[in-house]
Amino acid sequence: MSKAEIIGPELPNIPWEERPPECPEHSGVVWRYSKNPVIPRDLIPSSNSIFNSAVVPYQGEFRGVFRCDDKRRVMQIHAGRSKDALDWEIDNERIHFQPAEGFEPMEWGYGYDPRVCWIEDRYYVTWCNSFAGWPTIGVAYTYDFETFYQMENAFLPFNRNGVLFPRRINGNFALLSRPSDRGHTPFGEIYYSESPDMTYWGKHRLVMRPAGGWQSTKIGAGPIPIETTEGWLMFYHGVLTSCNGFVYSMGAALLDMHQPWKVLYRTEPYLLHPKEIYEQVGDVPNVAFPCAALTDAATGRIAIYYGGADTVTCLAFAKFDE
Ligand code: BMA
Repeated sequence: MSKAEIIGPELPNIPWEERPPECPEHSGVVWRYSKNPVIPRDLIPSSNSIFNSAVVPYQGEFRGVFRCDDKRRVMQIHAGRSKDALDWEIDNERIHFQPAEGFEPMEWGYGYDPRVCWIEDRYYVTWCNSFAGWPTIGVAYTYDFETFYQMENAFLPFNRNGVLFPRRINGNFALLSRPSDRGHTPFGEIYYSESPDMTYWGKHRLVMRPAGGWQSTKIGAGPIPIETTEGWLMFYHGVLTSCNGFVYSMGAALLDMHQPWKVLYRTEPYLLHPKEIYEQVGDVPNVAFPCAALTDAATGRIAIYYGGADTVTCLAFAKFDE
């Protein structure tokens, strides 16, 4: 049998650090960047906190969409750019969407937890978007991270954690989502949907339900699924309800290549959980919330971006073959 590999571009310039000699994680598969947090909460004057953010490779550099809760504590998303994916310049002003051609302008309420996905000819942005004041999945695209074109929301309220696949599946665009309620949802499963045009979504399938322990209350997809010779590698967050509130950890699953609603494997222990001070202490304690991953197909290196305690942006590393 040939060796399992990431299917994707070679990106030798993604951030990387070798595993420290005493990797402290339970499973040892994921380790943290030694200089975490990679983005402090006050990088830009307007922000209260910068976390749960998405980064992608862009013309030899990197671009991203960042969750920047402002100092009124309204959730906003901002564009940013970096040469090395470590040192970021983030716009002080939120993204102001233009209506995509043929779409009506939409009122802006709030936006959070963005994901960014290159598909075919452009970068799509999905995020939790205010629709009549309630959370659902917003959809937009950009070519340059300067101008963003907004399309229709993918679903009715209430839904969150909309995560696109990086290519069509069965001829359609494909999206993972996590139907929810209007508050701090105490349940949540990952579903799969397809669309021929990024507007009309259907062919819904259940992917995964919560399981035991760290993922017993709810789960939601994290970074864009990573295509591999074995199927789609999906990092996701799982939530435990402790007597002190929710605890957000990260695990991974391998989804079938052609029918991604079929789960081939799933982690039983978590891969990353709130343990460092920047994950345990902040505006919301005990949160490690992954939203993006950069990969290098040549080496199997994976750099995972995650929010720490709803306050800062952090980085962790893994190797695909592990
Ligand atoms: C979820 C989302 C995330 C957040 C998490 C912990 O419902 O709002 O943005 O990181 O709660 O507060």
